Amino acid sequence: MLKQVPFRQAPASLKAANGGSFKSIPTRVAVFLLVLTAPLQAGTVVEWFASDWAGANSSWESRTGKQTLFYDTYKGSAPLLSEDTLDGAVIKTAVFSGKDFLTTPLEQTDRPWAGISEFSITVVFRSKTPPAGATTDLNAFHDFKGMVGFEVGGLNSGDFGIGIWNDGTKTGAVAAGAGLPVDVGISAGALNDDAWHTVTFTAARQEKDTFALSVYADGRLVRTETRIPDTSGQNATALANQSFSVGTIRGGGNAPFTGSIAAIRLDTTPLSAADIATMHRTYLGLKK
Ligand SMILES: [Ca+2]
Repeated sequence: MLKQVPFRQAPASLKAANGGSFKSIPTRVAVFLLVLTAPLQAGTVVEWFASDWAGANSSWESRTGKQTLFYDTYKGSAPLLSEDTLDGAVIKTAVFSGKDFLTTPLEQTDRPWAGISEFSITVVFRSKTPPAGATTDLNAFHDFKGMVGFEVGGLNSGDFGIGIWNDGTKTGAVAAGAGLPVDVGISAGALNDDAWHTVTFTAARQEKDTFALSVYADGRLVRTETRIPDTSGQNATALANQSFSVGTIRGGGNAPFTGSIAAIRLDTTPLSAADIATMHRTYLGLKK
């Protein structure tokens, strides 16, 4: 618990530094201030790198400590630890065969994403597998072939997912979505082309219960969707206290992911476009 206190306190200061004021401050000064007041790592609660993982029979621990992925015996099997190259750098990857996934502990009580209204989640992945089945509704993110996420039944449930979406094309697309406040999905485009990519999905709270959900592909903003609550007042305004999976959207309706995942990072703040571009440039540090 102690270790998480500074992380939970970080978003306000990071947001202050990233809150769109860069335009009025020279870039070099802004970057200097950012380094002084809010290191990029502040608010990072999950950093899973395949290079830290010993493989199928081992738990995969986050560099932030405590957050662990384990082989989920419920319906799946474990991915395979392998090596690949990313722009000439040899990297470790978790290879998912279409039936593999890992899950955070079901008994965990202090999930750092539980109750957060704002986040950035970034996945470094490679896939060339198109989605199976019929075209699905983009907003039904729980039907993606999931790279990461969880689905809670019903609407307005504070869940999220990133995966392969069947957009009706031959290749399909990579997309992200969340039940914040109501289910919405955003396509990142046809990134499942057998090359390494990063996708970052951010949720930024704007006014009461209003969210700006954005998807970045390879460090560039693709689209922002703003969502406002309906009049019922029943909309979720924060992520649920649920386990999530890597390799599938836990509780979702579609097949697990086929492809490789080298790193996943979750921040409890919506990172700025500049931070996201920087993360992509080095693929979260995988590319030296
Ligand atoms: Ca849901």
